[in-house]
Amino acid sequence: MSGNYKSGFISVIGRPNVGKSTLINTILKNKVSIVTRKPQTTRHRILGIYTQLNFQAIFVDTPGLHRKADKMMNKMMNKTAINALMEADLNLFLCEARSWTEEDQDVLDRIKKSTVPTIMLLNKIDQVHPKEMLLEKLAKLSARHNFREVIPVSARRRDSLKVLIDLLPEYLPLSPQLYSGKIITDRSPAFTASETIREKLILELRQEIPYGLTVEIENYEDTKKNILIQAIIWVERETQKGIVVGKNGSLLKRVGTAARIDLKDRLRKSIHLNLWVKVKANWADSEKDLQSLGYDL
Ligand SMILES: Nc1nc2c(ncn2[C@@H]2O[C@H](COP(=O)(O)OP(=O)(O)OP(=O)(O)O)[C@@H](O)[C@H]2O)c(=O)[nH]1
Ligand SMILES: [Mg+2]
Repeated sequence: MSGNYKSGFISVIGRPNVGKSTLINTILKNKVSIVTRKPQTTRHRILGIYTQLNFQAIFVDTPGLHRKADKMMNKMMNKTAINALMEADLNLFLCEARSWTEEDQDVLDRIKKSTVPTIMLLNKIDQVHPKEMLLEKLAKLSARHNFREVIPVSARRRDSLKVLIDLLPEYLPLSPQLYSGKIITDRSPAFTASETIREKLILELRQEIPYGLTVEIENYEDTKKNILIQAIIWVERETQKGIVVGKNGSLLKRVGTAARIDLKDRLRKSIHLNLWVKVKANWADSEKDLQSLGYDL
């Protein structure tokens, strides 16, 4: 590694559902963070490590900053995002091309309070028709703040991500690699397993239920042949337990199958998965429970 090597942290910030996790997964060509069509999918700070010959960009995936943060978990999610945006070498601020909301404005207000340089990404441009409409949107965005760049992208389709990646080294400090070039995330395979199970649950369940559940890995055993995983799905109320299990266990079975297929792909081993649903009243509003369930307070 030469003395000109650069390595640093790039926080990916925005309100829920704008495509932060998708952006990191697309750049890394690997799934390091779960993605669903529902807001508040990401709950933790998750690193996606992108190592090149001359630089290492450590992307920090963050929970979407949101207004209705009554429970301790939501406060913790917002705190995680704010800390990440204050501590980064560069912030990537994502918003959706179709609309600018009050929550986007909240994020911008936070960014204005920090001294970290910010690149604005207008995401999901594949949803804008006709394309001429983009010009007006870009002009409006550029007027909102002294962004270093404003780039229209599609994280899902990879549009303009090369333009973005080429700009990154300029913002990174001279430093040897902060993480081994061999890893793409700081998170353990057991964490990946719990998140994958949660992703499948979010995709299967309606309304408020995904927000009231969390997944705890009780046992994770990597043998030569396969990986044995025992996981508990914690819900807040007895009534939710029946919904998560489903008629004759059908929903839980679908979640288990989908999670197994996904994990087999990501961990490259056959997976044995045991899922249990249990009730822990108000876990999302209890500091003690959140801590024991792996949330960083
Ligand atoms: N059409 C379109 N959809 C996108 C694009 N990028 C992301 N999405 C979709 O937007 C939804 C939310 O994506 P996520 O990556 O989970 O968004 P997020 O910002 O990480 O959301 P939270 O973790 O909830 O804060 C998913 O359905 C994605 O497939 C894009 O460029 N175009
Ligand atoms: Mg996310």
